Amino acid sequence: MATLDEFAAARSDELQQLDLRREAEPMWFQHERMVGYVAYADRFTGRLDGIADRIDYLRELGVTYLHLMPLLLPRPGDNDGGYAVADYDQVDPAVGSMADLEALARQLRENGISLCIDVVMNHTAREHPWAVAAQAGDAAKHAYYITFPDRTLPDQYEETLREVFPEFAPGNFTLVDGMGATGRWVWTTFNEFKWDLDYTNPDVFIEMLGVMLRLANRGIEVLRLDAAPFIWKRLGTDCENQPEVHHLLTAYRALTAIVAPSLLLKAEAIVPREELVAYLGAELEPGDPQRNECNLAYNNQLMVQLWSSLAATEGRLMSNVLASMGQAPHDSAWCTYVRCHDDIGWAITGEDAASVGWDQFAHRDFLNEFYSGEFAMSYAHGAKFQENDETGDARISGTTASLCGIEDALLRNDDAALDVALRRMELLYAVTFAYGGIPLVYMGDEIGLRNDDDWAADPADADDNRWMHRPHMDWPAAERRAIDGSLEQRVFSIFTRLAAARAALPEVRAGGTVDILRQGDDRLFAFARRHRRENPMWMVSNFGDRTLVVKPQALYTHDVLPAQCVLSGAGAQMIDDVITLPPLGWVWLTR
Ligand code: OTU
Repeated sequence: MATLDEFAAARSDELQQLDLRREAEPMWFQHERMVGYVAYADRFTGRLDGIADRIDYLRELGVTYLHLMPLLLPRPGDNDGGYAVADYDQVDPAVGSMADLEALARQLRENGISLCIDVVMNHTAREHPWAVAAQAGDAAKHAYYITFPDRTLPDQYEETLREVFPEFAPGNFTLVDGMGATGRWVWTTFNEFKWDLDYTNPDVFIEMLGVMLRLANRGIEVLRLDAAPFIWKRLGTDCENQPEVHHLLTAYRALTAIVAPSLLLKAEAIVPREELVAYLGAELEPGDPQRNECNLAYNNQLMVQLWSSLAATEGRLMSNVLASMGQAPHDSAWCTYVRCHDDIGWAITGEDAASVGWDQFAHRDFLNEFYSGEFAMSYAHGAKFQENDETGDARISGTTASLCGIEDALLRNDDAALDVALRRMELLYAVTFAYGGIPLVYMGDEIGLRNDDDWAADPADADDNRWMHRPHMDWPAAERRAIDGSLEQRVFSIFTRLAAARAALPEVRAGGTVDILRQGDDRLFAFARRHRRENPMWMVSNFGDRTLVVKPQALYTHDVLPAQCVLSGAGAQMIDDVITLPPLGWVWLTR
């Protein structure tokens, strides 16, 4: 209560006005005009105050939501791109100050753009004052972390824990000297320099509430809750997605809403599909009462399936997986995306693979070989990430342009191949712009930025090839979007066309339902978006390599049929109720 009082009293008039506006239109973030952009501040414009000069650029793209990657003070040296925070109340001086952040949030808002930043809530850097105090013998701060005197319990936990970064951070515990005579084993899920916080300790819960509210009072509108699934541990489980995680997030939602009703919480939960919708408030057990949890969550399954379908040149697995996934609750929204700063992890279960007669591991290996370019005839220029010799697992790094074949076509100077690569990219983004939710454009995708060849130049990054798909913004290249026929113009126009069409199509707004349409050719991926008592919109796409002719009634017999094609790609069209879809072709249809 004291924390709430403190922050409620400190909330500015301006932000209270925002709260009132949002309360009058609580589903504002579901609007069809929403388009997100995701960037590292330093790699986008160098410093925070440089972003103001790029607001026009963002508006040209149709952006209404900007996620700036971690920018609070990180530990020195390797800090995983800012995910090891040393101080939640300071901005990394390399990009600016708290005052700059506040000014930027206001400027963006004045331009119709909501600012989102990360709250790294599962762990702090071991250089954070709490961890430093714990190491110096402060018992209260020691109790912020999860530590053990010996390996007994860690060994028991390890039996069911997975390793997120097996290559550069094997195991989940780190022996730290100086916390008792023989040192202590500290819970470190991700890296040895990231100490997991102990959310069984109410002091930790309240500290993190303060972190959230302080950022909300600076004008941040959306908080991305990093690694949220990991905040509650239970022996004998993988220590992800425990019921208490949902109870804690539900409490955070309720408490932040008292002080800052306009604040949105976004779950970064890269978890199996049956676990995901609970982060948006879907019931944990059948019959549970209505619960408000996060407003937004990443639709990781859609992302994985887009890449899987592209390589497999068919849409069956994607259709089965997405049809089996629960709907996002009516008052929430997905963040849909093609690429992000992380690797692509092939979260495809044995059951899902078997639904199309495939072996889970064979398919995963195929995707890894395909996107790392090892597979014969692959157009992709990615790389394997965190290859695990024990489990055979690996994930994929690479930018959209490099994974889609744009890099390959440019290197080979092959115009026809470039056309096809651009169609691949357009198809993937066309799905994320139509699926419902906030489509996120990952910085550089809009001008087709390829992998950063110098990604390993900074020794702190050299063991982590995710840096290859975190290039610096190439502003001279971005200028070329004005030159007709340039690569940048061709790519950029994909995004402006999708954003403009979306903004004029209330059917694509979040809320409502997605029905996956599975009757039809294996190579199709099709769905209908529906809001109660309204006509739906349909997307029909062809992931195959042959032209397909489709009759809408073959896809959807129990509904009004589409009458109009509002947007299409790769020469697809609908004439007299017949849809013609060349390879990688797609249509958005309405009544
Ligand atoms: C997140 O990702 C960030 O996106 C990563 O960049 C960080 O390295 C990581 O947290 C640690 O801070 O495992 O492979 O379910 O999957 O938190 C990426 C959520 C990750 C986790 C996710 C994590």
